[in-house]
Amino acid sequence: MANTVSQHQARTAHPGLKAWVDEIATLTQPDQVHWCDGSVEEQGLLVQTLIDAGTVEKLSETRRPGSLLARSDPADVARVEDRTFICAQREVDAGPNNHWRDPEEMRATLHALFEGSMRGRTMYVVPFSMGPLGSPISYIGVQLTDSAYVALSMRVMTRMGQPALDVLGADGDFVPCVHSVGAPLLDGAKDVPWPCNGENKYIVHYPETREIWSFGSGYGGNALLGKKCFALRIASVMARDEGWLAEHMLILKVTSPEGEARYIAGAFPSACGKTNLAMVVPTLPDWKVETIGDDIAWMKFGEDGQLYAVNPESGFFGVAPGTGARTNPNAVDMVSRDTVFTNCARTDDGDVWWEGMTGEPPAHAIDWRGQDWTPDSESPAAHPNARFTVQAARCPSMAPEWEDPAGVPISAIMLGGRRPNVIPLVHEATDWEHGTFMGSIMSSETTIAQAGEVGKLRFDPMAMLPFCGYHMGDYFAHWLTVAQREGARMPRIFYVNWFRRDDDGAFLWPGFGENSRVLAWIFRRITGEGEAVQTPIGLLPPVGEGGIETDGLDVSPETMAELLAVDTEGWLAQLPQFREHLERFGDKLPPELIAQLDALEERLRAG
Ligand code: O2Y
Ligand code: MN
Repeated sequence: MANTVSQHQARTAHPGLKAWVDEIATLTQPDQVHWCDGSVEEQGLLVQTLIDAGTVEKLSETRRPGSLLARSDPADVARVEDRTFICAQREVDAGPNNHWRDPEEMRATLHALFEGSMRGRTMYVVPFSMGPLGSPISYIGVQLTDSAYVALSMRVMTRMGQPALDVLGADGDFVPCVHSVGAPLLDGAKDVPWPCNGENKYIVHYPETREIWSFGSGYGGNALLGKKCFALRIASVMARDEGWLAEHMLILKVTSPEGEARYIAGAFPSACGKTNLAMVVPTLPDWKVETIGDDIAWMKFGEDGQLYAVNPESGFFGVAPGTGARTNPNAVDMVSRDTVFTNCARTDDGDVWWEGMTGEPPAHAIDWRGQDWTPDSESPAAHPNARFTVQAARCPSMAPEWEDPAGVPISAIMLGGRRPNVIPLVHEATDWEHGTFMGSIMSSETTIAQAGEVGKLRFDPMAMLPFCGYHMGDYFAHWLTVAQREGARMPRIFYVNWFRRDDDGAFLWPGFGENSRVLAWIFRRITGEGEAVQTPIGLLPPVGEGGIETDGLDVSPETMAELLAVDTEGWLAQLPQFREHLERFGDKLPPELIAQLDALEERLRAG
């Protein structure tokens, strides 16, 4: 560690940061410590390190310029919720939505695992800003990692390197994030292409001290600690304590044919097409939709009482399978170069391929496990959670102001899930409290015919169940409290459902670009021009005149009526499940939400 101190002097004057880096280096015993500056030269060095290690291969410069393909260990392919822990001092503060362990016990467990865990490896010191550099909505983190793949990915997903250290200065606050793949190279042992520790994964958060420790995985949300761990689990705690919102939401800019723009955030559970919606190409003539973010929104109050949002990330870590010219043309363009692909298939001409990318599969490919693959193979060519990692600046639909340090004013929040029945295409909350209730009962329906499972609701309130760093009952209370702030002008709340099906299982709504019709109705509601009818469940677009624009839409008037009907029997049948779900949160559940449920039942019964 002889050169650690001189590197400190070059990079930072922050005594707390230097001391912490030394402490973790002493614990984990890396061969070298590398302070990341975020430069292009450093990017080249990281890429070469990964090529030499066999972690990535270069794709064809003609087919996919500047791009790489990584194949992970088959035991390390996704977030691991059952190994994700919120170690609050008191179990009750983690809530039934989290796995809790006593922080002192967890510290002892992790100390033993991290001791010597970086031997034979380089420890990268990765300073990063979540949110535009220097914005009052942003925060600084520093991740220590023994994975060059993670360091390279953090350069894409965050503002990483010297500029983040400069913002931190000599005495700024930062969220410490410690990460090891948990595979020390003892006595010169040969490395493997994707080191990890499949048996011993721990994704640990200490909410009171705002720390993150991650062991054993090099994949995505487990390892790129700025994303789910910091920007959602730790940030949700910071937001609760400081009076703002850290949410699992995309952010869109919608511009009407008259040239007026509004910003809309949207909470959707994983695998509901969030990235596609964030980059949607509207079919509705003369409307424009642009992207601010696809996954996370940090929203703080401006002086005018509105919530101003930033996308804390600077890149996209999107699911590749299903991404194609029909579902997301902007993403197809975006990943045409300078992209890191993970667990996609490689074609014989040195490109990548995944299911849903093209109509025609290649006649031959190397699948995500490195095996020969043909269309007759029994398993998919790309892993279902195969990913692209790419800078947001590459996305053709980014709004020019996506990095504005002031953030963008949020006029509406959309909530949604996968509901084949009951929930209409769109309905609007009557006020913030009603909208909070709608968010609290957000759910998707199980459709696979397992005995007794069909029609059962899986709840994912505000799409935050896996990402809220504290008790969900307190989280609901926080939503209600922020609206009490003097002068608060809260966004309007809408519940959308693109996933209604008919009796034969066919989708009733075409989705994708046609979702712009729903966005346009939401826009008109926000600006006060749109019509709505009051119903027991909230405000719905009228069917026909004044409602959803249907010119040029291939959906019959009968189907539109079905999509926008209130299924009173269906809602009534689901109320017991809503009640059971909310009661899970016990004493911490705000009484306002049960009052909302009771009032909904009363309105439904009154017809
Ligand atoms: O499996 C992973 O590690 C990634 S999960 C993910 C990635 C990007 C955006 N959202 C998610 C999610 O699970 O919500
Ligand atoms: Mn997500």
